[in-house]
Amino acid sequence: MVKAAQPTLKSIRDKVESGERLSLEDGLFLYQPTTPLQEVGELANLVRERINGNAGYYNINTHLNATNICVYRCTFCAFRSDLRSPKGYKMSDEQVLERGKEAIDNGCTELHIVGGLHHQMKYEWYVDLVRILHEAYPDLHLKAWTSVEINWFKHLLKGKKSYKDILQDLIVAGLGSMPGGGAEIFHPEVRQKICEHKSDAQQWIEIHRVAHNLGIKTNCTMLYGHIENSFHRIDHLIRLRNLQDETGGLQTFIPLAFHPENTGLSHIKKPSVLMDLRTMAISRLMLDNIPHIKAYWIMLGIGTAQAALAYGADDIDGTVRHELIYHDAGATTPEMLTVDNIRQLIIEAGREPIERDTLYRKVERDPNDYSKWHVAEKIEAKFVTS
Ligand code: V47
Repeated sequence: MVKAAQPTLKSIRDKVESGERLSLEDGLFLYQPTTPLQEVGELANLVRERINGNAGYYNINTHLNATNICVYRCTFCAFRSDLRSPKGYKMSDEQVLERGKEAIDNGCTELHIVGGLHHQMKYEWYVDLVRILHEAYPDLHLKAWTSVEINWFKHLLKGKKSYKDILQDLIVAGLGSMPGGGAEIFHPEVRQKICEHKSDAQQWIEIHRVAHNLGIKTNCTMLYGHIENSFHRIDHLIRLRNLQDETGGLQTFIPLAFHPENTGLSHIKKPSVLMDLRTMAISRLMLDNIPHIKAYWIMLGIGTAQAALAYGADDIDGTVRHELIYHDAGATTPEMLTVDNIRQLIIEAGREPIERDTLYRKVERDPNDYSKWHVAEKIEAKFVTS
């Protein structure tokens, strides 16, 4: 067998320019500290501009974490609580509906709903939460429950419902799409150490596959900067790329930088800005079939998120309200941005701010009444493949 030649920046540039897929070895080469970051960034920017032009997407959204009580003890999580801890909470239906009202009053198009796996709450509570919100606020897109929760629901139901049945119940209740959390690092060498009890890579991928087959779009993430190495990261990206080849249902990839404060891994240093930018750029280069790469400003910090718009990212997430997962883990970013703030930071980064809804359709607003909006055309990503 002829051994493949070692990648070089030139061989990778040739592949990127001709739209040829990068290999595992290419990804590992790009992660070497001796591979100049500016050049990795320049290649990612080329792909980003080819797919998404000069757009800098954002949305107007609110988070809802209806409980932090969780049966799992993921070592990286600062948000979870035990049932009897003073920190533990579970919102009532009235509080949930109040959050929906706050979202509508502030012109939000999306409610991002995730939370702990509260062992005393039945499956119906999780489905009804979607239902009551959808009935009260039908125009609010509910991006709800990660595949970790879907897998937990199957456990709660003792296997009496399949993933498909559960997702169908949620669609009837008003589910609009699914967030990308819970992916962490797929490789078992890492996954078993940081979140051994929760759904494994095969289950996470299968649930997204089932969602896509039912017409539900989903996001995907990777938690980096803890105990994983570059092989685990590239392996993770390739698993997502393979799923996307099969279903085409992944909309956005969000690389999530580990925040160590108040976690079981607090001895680990937070990844550097250079690592954040390199991971952003490599994600754009490896995930040649996923339309959007998100620089989640809450997690990266505003300056790094702005820079990331030149390192592969085309989206910055939303104005956000009530974010807890990162703020519990020491994030020093503000709790929210105004629309003017978010547009200004995109403009400062040299990009054109475009408001999108969760499904990447342009949003147009009534200039005299900001809370009135409608969706315009679907935003199409332009892929080049050889
Ligand atoms: O799955 C938890 C991560 C995720 C920490 O889909 C941590 O649009 C760093 O998935 N340090 C939840 N990361 C957040 C998430 C997300 C965020 C924004 C947008 C979307 C989307 C999804 O947060 C978890 C985990 O990977 N996480 N704790 C921590 N200490």
